[in-house]
Amino acid sequence: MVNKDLTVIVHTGDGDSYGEGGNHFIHNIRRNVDITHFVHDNQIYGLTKGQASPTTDLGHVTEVQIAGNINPPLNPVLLAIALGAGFVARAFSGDKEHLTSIMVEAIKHKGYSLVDILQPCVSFNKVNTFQWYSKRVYKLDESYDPTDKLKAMEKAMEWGDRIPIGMIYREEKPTYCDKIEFLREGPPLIDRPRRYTKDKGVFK
Ligand SMILES: Cc1ncc(C[n+]2csc(CCOP(=O)(O)OP(=O)(O)O)c2C)c(N)n1
Ligand SMILES: [Mg+2]
Repeated sequence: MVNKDLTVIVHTGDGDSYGEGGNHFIHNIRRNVDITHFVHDNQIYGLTKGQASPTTDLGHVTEVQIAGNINPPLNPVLLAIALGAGFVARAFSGDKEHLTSIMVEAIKHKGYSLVDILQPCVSFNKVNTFQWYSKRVYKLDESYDPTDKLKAMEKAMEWGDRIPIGMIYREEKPTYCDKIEFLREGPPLIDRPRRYTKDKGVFK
């Protein structure tokens, strides 16, 4: 968070990021902490054996949601754009080359970047299978402008028979470290004690 010299890559699940870690998701975006966040979104709590996660579709039957999931899913891409994220993309594990190029771009981006990666959970999600995703995903082409926020929000809301993958929203903005003069120079090492100047209200 405070070391601009590090390249930080976070790998998490949909449950971890949008459920248990939802608070961190919101505020890392708001602060624009310079991390790359890859969410392996299989629309299920996999490790704990298949309960509905925040991205599980409505009506999805699990061993806990026996009559079908009654809660509508959270839309992480739309939420990230609304929160002010400067890099929001969606990818599919079945298209390795496309996923790789998005991952590279996300790592290069200065500031928080989200890549929501659709990927099957072969053990505990028998609904959103490889075939289910393959049939629906389509790549955004050059005619799509990822810098138009309202258009990006519209694109982010596409979910169902067709699901867009690619760079959905992009905007350059100061990172958390950029906003603090002391951190712009480097990490807060032991031999670089922090000074606080009250008059300016900033760390120096
Ligand atoms: C704060 C907290 N609550 C609950 C757990 C238990 N837990 C471990 S993994 C997991 C589910 C993770 O699901 P997801 O993030 O979607 O990853 P997946 O297993 O599907 O890849 C849960 C609830 C935990 N580790 N930490
Ligand atoms: Mg999961």
